[in-house]
Amino acid sequence: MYLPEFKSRAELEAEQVRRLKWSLAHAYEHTAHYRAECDALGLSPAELESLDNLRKFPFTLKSDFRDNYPFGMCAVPREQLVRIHASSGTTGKPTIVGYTRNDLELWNTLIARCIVAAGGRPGDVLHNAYGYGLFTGGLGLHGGAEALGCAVVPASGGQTERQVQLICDLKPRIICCTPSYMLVLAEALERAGIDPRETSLEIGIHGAEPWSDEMRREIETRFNISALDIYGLSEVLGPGMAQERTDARGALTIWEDAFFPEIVEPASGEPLQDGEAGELVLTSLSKEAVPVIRYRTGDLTRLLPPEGEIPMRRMDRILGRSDDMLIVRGVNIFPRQIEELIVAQPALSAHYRIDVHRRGARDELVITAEIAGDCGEAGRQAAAAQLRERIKSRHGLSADIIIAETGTLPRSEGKAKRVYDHRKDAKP
Ligand code: DLL
Repeated sequence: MYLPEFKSRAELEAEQVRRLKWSLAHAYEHTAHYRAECDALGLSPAELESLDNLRKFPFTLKSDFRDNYPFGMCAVPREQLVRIHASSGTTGKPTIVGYTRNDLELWNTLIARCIVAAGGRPGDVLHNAYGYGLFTGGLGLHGGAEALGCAVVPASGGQTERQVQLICDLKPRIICCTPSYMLVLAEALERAGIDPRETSLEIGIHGAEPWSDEMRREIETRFNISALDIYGLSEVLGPGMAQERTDARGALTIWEDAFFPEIVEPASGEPLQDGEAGELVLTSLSKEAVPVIRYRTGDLTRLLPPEGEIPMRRMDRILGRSDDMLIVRGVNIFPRQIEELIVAQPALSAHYRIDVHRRGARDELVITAEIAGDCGEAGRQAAAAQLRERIKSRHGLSADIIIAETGTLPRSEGKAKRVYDHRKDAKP
């Protein structure tokens, strides 16, 4: 009942063209930003006759949200907004996004769909440990789970001991949180003498940060659950734009009746074919308050064909953001690629941090990983040597490895910060 009603690709695409026309016209007519961008290129929304034509339209960037802070990207009068969220933003002004009542309804429908696609159903108790507040994770998941008919426990992030108690007492079947916080919960359960595999949890809906297949395996074995990936970003909607389904694991189904996806070459912005890896670009098809046309997400993935009964394309799990890619001595590497080597080593815990320094003219990569248990100095040295060797052979990079004591690296309550690139601080 919550899954999309489209039966064929042709039917879906016809609807996409119809909605895209509406969305472009709405953005053009009601925001000075889109009107100016289109007018500068002599483009009118009426020119969109096919999905391919969308390529003629200009991209929208995160900086456009900043430049039009706070409400300049809104296509409805401020009085029609019923919710406002913001992305944290490391510097300067946050990115503000608004929602009309219809937008919240759309969001709820998509989240409900995600939960159903992940194996959830009305009546389930759902423990929501995404942060509540300006971040879209908490309230976004909350609304959709309630609309589906789940009993939502709005745990938010933090107060981990209390969350452990809630999980034990309220017996949720579903948990929603970042993958890194799931590991924090595993440790807290173990500290309380509870085997995470013995809880009532059956389904994990995890996202908001990149996580490797090895991290998924770690979560699934530690909790004996099915851990599935959920994707989204505030500027375009929030969580729930794409979801990994139990019947189509390994990639996320993009809810193509609400967003039109494209992949472009990150440097040139040139369109790439389905199957080719590049940056995900998204256009909203029916959002009212903040329509987004060709938004450059910065997220790297590729589009894959539909799978099973839903005729919507899927995307690979996100490799990382183009601006998270580290270039160390000329080698490109994503934190997720280092993560998968760490998590694959049983002697190490899944917590880590990556530091990059510049010493003279040379980049230095320092990886700090935690030992998983008590294995003595020899065990630590062996673990360090193994990780060093694997990074060298897999990525051709020499790294300094520091093995920290169990529990000494900071634990995150939301999105984990893994990378500290000190080269930006170094004097030129
Ligand atoms: O993180 C929305 C969200 C909340 C998604 C809860 C999933 C679950 P922002 O704070 O705007 O919104 O951050 C969006 O997070 O561009 C990606 O770089 C990253 N991201 C989100 N989901 C995933 C995922 C929320 N499943 C940014 N895998 C996005 C990898 C993800 N990265």
